[in-house]
Amino acid sequence: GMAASDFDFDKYHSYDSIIAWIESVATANPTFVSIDTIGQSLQNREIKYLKIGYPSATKAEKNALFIDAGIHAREWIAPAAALYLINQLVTNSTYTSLLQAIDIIVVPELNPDGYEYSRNSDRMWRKSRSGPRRGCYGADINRNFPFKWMVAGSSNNPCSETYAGPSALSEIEGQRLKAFLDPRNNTIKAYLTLHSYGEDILYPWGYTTGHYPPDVNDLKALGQEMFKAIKAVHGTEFEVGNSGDALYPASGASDDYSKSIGIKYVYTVELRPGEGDNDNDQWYGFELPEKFIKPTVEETLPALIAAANRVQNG
Ligand code: ING
Ligand code: ZN
Repeated sequence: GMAASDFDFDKYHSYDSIIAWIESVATANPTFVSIDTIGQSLQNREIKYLKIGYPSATKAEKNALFIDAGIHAREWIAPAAALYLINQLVTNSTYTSLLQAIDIIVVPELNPDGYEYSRNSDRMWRKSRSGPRRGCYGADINRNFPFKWMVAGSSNNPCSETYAGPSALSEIEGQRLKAFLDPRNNTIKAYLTLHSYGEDILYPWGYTTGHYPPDVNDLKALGQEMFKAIKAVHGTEFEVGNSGDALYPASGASDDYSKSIGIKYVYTVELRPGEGDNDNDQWYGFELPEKFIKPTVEETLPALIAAANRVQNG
């Protein structure tokens, strides 16, 4: 197999090379990293995750931060940020005490079929690859979760980018995520789902505007900590807000679902680019050039660590 150090974080990688690298990380760090799968995608790709954290002396399940990336295929910077986090956690000894206290579970590519389709066939592909239904493929995994399904920001047209699927949880990849989260809803204290773009830190509820969980002040407070952590790196100012208010109402998303099963700190994090970012008047959107990977993942890291610290400190 490959060596764990043999990976270029300034590039976007194929599903196969992402998997090969996370396997090498687990092999190289057996005392505190394990690899497993939440199950297979529709096209039989393993949706793998790393659990990073030292086993607890008492054998009780540790509290955990759960992070996924890649629910949307074309948002390539999201898995890149997850991989950078993994590498920092396993190579930087400043995280040892954190990883003794909590586990950090990372699914770097939740939608591998869509990701490979975006890499090889249609760069702007967003959805899964189920179907065809009425001649069109895929459903939006982030509209397909079984909480307030089809209430807002969702389409019932299989050809739409935001097609919510023929029924709640029709998409296998979302089924896998739900099956992983449901039995762990008491130990997973924070759920972060990485997307692009827009530079936002979004908290529930997303299915409508003006409706917030009862602990919304806690969600705002950690969101502000994440904002400050990001700004301190390269000066980038994310917007912290409720996803329905700050962006647009959209139901059936993984963040609302995670909050609905009792996970406390839940955020959709929209990485670069933001409204003001451009490069010689060139606007990139989802197609963020590789030269921006490094500053993006560098500024994202401390926000993810801020959430981890909150899991540790309660
Ligand atoms: N944005 C998210 C989307 O799924 C979102 C934003 C998440 C809105 C959760 C509401 C609730 O549309 C991207 N870029 O995917
Ligand atoms: Zn997205």
